[in-house]
Parts: sequence; structure tokens; C-alpha cells
Amino acid sequence: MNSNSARQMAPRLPRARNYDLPNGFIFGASTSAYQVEGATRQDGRGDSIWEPFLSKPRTPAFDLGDVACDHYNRYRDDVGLMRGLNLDAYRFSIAWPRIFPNGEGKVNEAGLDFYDRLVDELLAAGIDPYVTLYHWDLPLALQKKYHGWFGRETALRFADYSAVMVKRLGDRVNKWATLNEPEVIIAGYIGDGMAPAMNLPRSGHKVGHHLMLGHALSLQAMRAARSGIECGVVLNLCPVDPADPSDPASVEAARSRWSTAYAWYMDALFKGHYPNEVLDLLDRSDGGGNPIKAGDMSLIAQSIDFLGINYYTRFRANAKGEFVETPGAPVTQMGWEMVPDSFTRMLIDIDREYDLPPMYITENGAALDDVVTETGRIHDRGRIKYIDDHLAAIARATAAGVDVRGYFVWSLMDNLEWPLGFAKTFGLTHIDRTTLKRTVKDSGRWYSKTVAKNRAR
Ligand code: IFM
Repeated sequence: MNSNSARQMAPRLPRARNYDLPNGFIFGASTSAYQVEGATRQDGRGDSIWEPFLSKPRTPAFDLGDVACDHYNRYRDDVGLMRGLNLDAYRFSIAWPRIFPNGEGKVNEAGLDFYDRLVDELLAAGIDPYVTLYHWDLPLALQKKYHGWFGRETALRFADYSAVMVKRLGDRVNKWATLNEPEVIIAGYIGDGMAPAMNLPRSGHKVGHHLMLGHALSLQAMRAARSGIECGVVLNLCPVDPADPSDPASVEAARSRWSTAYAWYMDALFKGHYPNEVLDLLDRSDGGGNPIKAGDMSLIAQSIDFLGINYYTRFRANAKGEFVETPGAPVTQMGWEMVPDSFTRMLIDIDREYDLPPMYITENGAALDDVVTETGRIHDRGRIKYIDDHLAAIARATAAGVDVRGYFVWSLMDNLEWPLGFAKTFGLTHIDRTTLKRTVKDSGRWYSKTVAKNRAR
């Protein structure tokens, strides 16, 4: 087939539509430091908990983050890519081990310089930087010294690091999120599937409390260091539906899973207390019982300027509280069911339940099998449909009065999906794993048109 006929056969992009979202709605894309930066040995970066974890012998071997997408060295080209995608904003995280190679103590100026350069490049391209301070790459030294977030001290070190970052970048970066997805961070403490693999089954809520404390101390430190910035936190929320709505045990199990896995963070942030069932779990924590100290809860309930929500899927719980699949439901490479209606429902439900600040959907996207055609194109219709359906789901919520102000696709580019490696592809941009060449997928081309269409409203 010659390239002309191949081009002729390329399917047309689905039409970009206007969702009638609120004025000023922000369209962006997200990444995180460890998943894209690479350069783990460059410019004085210290080790994070992921280096020893992913270096563990395994068959097949883990993919490593040493190179990842080499965003650290290619950030200028990547900002060009973002401009091509028409992004209003780019959400990225700072690698704490680049700033404090030992987790605390001496600051590594070269690490700060990188984020200076990235922020300046973004601003020059008219793209607003949204920073997340902790997206899972804890300095290894803090794991060794304090057992990471299992120890309260890590929360104090996190506040010191937050102040350093805001002092350095806060003149140019307005939006600061403390943590990304505390619910997933604790997986590395209760089990061994994620770093730091502590395998302490009764540590989850204690670690979660220390994370919330870290969030609160970080907020305080940032606000003391600089005024005029906006600070928030990013929670991953998966609504939990009863597998059998007619069975009261299934209904109760779904409620309890939602409360103890997801809503307890919101209860703490917006109501100032944990639910009783979480207090019971905290009393039985590994390593000496309830970690809550006087004053913690009021610190955690300090007001935030925005709430970031990462939404991908919903779960269904049976009467025993186990998550069960929905037979025949479409799922992504991750096995996650695609249910945009649950997204709308959840946004409306939390809006009713809590007194919320403005919200941003800080992550949403789909890992799907991509095929690179002979002409080097990726016709990822499934991803376009997923994003389109979820933008429409947000629009239904905003029409019902929910204050959502922006949307970030996960992810700008295919990247390291933690222990699942590079095989799980979420990107608007394909990365050739041999050459690291970037190719915008059809979803990226469609997204740039969608942004333009919705900006014109
Ligand atoms: O890749 C992750 C990201 O680091 C956190 N949120 C979910 C994404 C997809 O699993």
C-alpha cells in the first residue's frame, strides 16, 4: 500500500463537541515526576522508594523509571507538544528526592533549577502550571529513617519541603496540591504490591492519618511562606455501588467500603472528624494504636482553595464487602469498568454531602491497547469515546450546579504505570520505547480540537 492510499484510509476524527461547560473551564493534561521524568541519577537527585522496589528481581522484570519518558531532558519539546494539544494547563508533580536528596537537610539547587526552567517554559507557552507536591516518590532516606508515612515525622518533613517549593516557584505557580491519591499511597503500607511494600495489613488508616496531617502541615507552611496562592489536595474517588441493590447487606457493605476507603478523607477535610468505623480501625493500628494527637483534626479541617478529584471507575460490593465485576461490562486495560454516569452521580452526591470548594478533575483517562499503523498513526477511538463520555458526564454535573472548573486528561503521554510498567498506555501521546519519539495519537488531535471548540463558547 502506498502512503497516499494509507492516508486516504485513515478514519476521520470524531467531531469535537461543545459541552456547554462553565465559562473559563480549564482543559489540561497530567503527569507525575517518577512516571515521566527519568534522569534519576542526574543533577544530584536522591533515591526514592521506587528504585529499590522496582529493582527487586521478578519474572518478568519490572520496568524501571530510570529513563521513563526522559521528560527531564526533553521538557522543552514536551511543552511544544502541549501547545500543539492546545492545553490551558499542565499538571505535574515535583520529585521530592530532587529537592531533598536525603529527604531533609540540604536543598539540592540543581533540582530546584529544573522546575524553574519547566515553569518558565510553560508560562512562555501560555500554559498554566498546576503543581502536585507528593505523587508517591518519597525520598528513600525518609523511608529508612521514619518508615515513610507510617511515621509521623515524615509529615513534618513534607511541610518543610512544601515551603521551599512555594518560596521558589510561588511567584509563578498559583495552584498547589499537597498529595495525590492518599488511598493508593497506603497500598504500599498494607501490602507489598507498591513501594515501599511494608506489608502491614493494619497500617492503612494510620498511614492515611499521617498523610492528612502532612497535607495540613504543608498547607500551613505554604500559606505562611507566601500569600495569593491557591492550595488543595487531590483525592481519587471511586463510588461503590451495591452489587445487589435489593440486598440490604450488599447496600451496607457498599456504603462501608465507600466510607472507609474514600469518604473518610472528605469527612476529615470538610467535617473535621473521621467516621466511627475508621476510628475503630485506627484504634487497632499496627505499631501501637491510634495515631491522632490533640489538634490534628482541626489542622486537617483547615479550609482548602480547591479539591482535586481523580475519577476512573466505580466499584460494586457484594454482601461480604468484596468488589465484584459487572458481567459483560466494557473495561480498560486496567480492568476498570467505564461508567460515566457514576461520575455524574458521584459529583452530585458529594456536592450535596459536603460544603466543597471549587473542584478540578485532576485525572481521568483510559489505558487501552493502542495499535501503531504502518504510517505511524494511532487511531485510538476508544480513548476518544472515554474522554468524550466523561466530559459530558462533568457537564451534566455542572448543569446541576456542581462547581467543577477544570479537567485534566491522564495522561499527557504514555508513561510508567508503576509496577505495571509501560504496557498500560493512558497517553494522548504515544512514546516509542526504543527511540522515545513522541507521536500525538488521534485522541490528542481530537482533544486539541475539543479544547478549541469549548473555548469558543
Ligand atoms: O498512573 C496513575 C497515577 O499515577 C495516579 N492516578 C491513577 C493513574 C492511572 O492508574
